[in-house]
Amino acid sequence: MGSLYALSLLAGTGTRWWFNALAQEKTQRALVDGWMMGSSSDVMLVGHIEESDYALLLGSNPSMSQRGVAPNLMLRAFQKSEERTLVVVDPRRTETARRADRHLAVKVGTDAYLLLGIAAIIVAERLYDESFVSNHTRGFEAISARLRDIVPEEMAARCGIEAETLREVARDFSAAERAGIEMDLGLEQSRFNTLTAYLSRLIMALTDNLGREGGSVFVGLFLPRMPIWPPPQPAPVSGIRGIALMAPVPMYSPNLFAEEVLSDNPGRIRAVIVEGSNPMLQYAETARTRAAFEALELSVVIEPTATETTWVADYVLPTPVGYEKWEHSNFPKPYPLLGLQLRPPVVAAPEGPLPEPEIYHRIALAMGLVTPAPKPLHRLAGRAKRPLGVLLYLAALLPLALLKARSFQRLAAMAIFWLYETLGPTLRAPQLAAVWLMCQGVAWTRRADVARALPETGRKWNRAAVGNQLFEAAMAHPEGVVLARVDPERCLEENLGHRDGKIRLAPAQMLTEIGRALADEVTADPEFPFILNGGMRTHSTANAIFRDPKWRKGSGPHCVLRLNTEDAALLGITKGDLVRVRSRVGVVELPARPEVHVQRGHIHIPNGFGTRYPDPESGELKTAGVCINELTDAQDRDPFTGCPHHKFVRCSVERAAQS
Ligand SMILES: Nc1nc2c(c(=O)[nH]1)N[C@H]1C(S)=C(S)[C@@H](COP(=O)(O)OP(=O)(O)OC[C@H]3O[C@@H](n4cnc5c(=O)[nH]c(N)nc54)[C@H](O)[C@@H]3O)O[C@H]1N2
Ligand SMILES: Nc1nc2c(c(=O)[nH]1)N[C@H]1C(S)=C(S)[C@@H](COP(=O)(O)OP(=O)(O)OC[C@H]3O[C@@H](n4cnc5c(=O)[nH]c(N)nc54)[C@H](O)[C@@H]3O)O[C@H]1N2
Ligand SMILES: [Mo]
Repeated sequence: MGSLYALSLLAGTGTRWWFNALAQEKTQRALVDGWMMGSSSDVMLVGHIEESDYALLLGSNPSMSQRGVAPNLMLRAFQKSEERTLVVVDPRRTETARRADRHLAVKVGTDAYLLLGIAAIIVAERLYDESFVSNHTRGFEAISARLRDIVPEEMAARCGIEAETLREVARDFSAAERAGIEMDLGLEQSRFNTLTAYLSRLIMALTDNLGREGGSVFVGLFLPRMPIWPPPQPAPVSGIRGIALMAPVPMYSPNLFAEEVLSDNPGRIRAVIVEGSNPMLQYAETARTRAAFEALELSVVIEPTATETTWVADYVLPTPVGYEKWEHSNFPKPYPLLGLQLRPPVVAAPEGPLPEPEIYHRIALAMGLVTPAPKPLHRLAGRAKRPLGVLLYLAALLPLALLKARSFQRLAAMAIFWLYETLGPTLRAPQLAAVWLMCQGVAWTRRADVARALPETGRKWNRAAVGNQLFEAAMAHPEGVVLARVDPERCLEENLGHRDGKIRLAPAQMLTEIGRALADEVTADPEFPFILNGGMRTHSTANAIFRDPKWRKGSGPHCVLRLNTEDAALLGITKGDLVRVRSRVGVVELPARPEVHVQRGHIHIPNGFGTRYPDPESGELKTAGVCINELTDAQDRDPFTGCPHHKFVRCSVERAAQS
């Protein structure tokens, strides 16, 4: 709910620094979608595997993470169907892999080779869709020339799977009526994550599954369509750009945060506001993050609770938890639906804490970024329940705000906080003003999408009436409501943004990146012989949102090092032994759990641990499990996006002295 206000405050101060968790996870999608399809940043291409006949799911464990659209129903549907095939690519025999038709237990960090091998086979065996390729794409010559040099047998060997298996997958994928690829953190937070995002799109385009239901589709959010603002700029230290993903404001990878604070650039970051995030636990390389917080001139954390980050901050501004205030969820809905969930508070908030929008408004006023709204605007806001009133209100708000702000930059802050101040009080809660504006924006900029869900709106000339209708529908449906739908028939055409409407199969950056990947084989490092999956999702993790360790079921231990049983035997480690895991940047100790499902040389530690919470008896702060980011290196990241390699952390493992 706070984001529009937070971004307006940022715009008002003139800073472009917005760090967001999505930018250490999924921004490679937006980058590659832009290069290949020229698609707008308000959509993101995702595998539509819930409808696929043949699905390739890489580096994802939805049985645990619940990632995707109703993943358990999806997995069950694949299990039940004789005709449909689900292939899971994961070094570990995960809960999801055990439910799949086929599990490819690749070696960790080798997915780029797997996808290169599949693409090479598709080209060499002419399995691609010739008419689609010649009518809708460019660059086939360049990419096929590159792929012809690639020997599938060599790729299969790098992945530790049979070459014949690779060929079968390539053939079955191409032969399927509707084939889809989806990937999650196992690739997005591993080596060459921009390249693997590209290769999956290449394979889908070659086989005419791109922009097709049951293949891959462009999903968006219930947001107005608008251009990116401010234009993406490179971060001074790394040169890595901010990337807009699903929303029109570029965001930077959290992996760039510490270096931009610690740099000696006179324009370095000196102050930070943290909202809904726990960087001290969740950002790579905790020691560097701590140094950055120490170097900041001002740090402010907006939080409902005490966290590792509030403990290092200068100021903590308390906010109610999500159940105590209005909340709004804008995660993508099942394709082709666009909808909104707007939920009222379900329990009373304590005295004192303020919702984020109120906090941002007070900061903006105190900083002098905005002034109190002019009187006439209050009067006009009172009439915005009527469609004509909306037009008058908006027609007054924007010019008045621009006049007062005197710069385009400050306009957003002035307009949004005036909206909050004047329209807010006419609604059930002032923060709803942002949602109202969003509904208006959608009504004006997504006319056809809205009319597909609500046909009666198509004929209304005054879009303000439609905007109010959308807002009222959202208010009436706290369980969530579908307010628009995109046209699956036009999924591809509508999202091709290059002037000639063709898909670029061979972006220059990716041809070079293929070379870099091929030259960089995964070899053993004798000092750090294990590769850590730093952040496995389990039944007892939920990022670090629940802090009282009592929420975890069973007696534990819940934060354990999973390693292969034979590796454990060689190291003299048995279940429950304390082990020491060391990386180039840090060391942690935790109990071991040998497991047959884990591959040799691979180890796993869950995310979301290392939280401190008062002991119910002594009141003393006790730490639950270990923080994996003590082990990660912020520099170990993708060169295009800055997305971290949390799934590929080289470590050593030994028995620790037993206490
Ligand atoms: N229970 C629970 N659910 C959550 C969360 C949570 O903390 N706890 N967090 C939420 C969040 S923020 C996110 S982003 C999602 C993430 O959801 P997922 O990405 O589904 O979760 P992970 O457990 O990280 O799964 C990644 C998989 O990648 C595999 N993997 C590791 N290395 C490689 C590799 O080199 N190649 C391949 N192919 N696979 C590899 C791992 O074995 C693992 O099974 O989960 C969400 N859901
Ligand atoms: N090494 C490693 N690092 C990782 C990961 C990994 O797998 N490995 N996972 C990464 C991923 S995918 C993600 S998405 C990030 C998540 O990283 P973050 O988004 O930084 O972390 P969360 O633990 O989800 O923290 C959310 C915080 O918001 C607070 N909060 C809850 N409700 C509210 C509210 O209403 N208002 C405000 N202001 N705050 C509230 C909670 O108390 C909590 O402290 O972590 C990343 N970090
Ligand atoms: Mo995430």
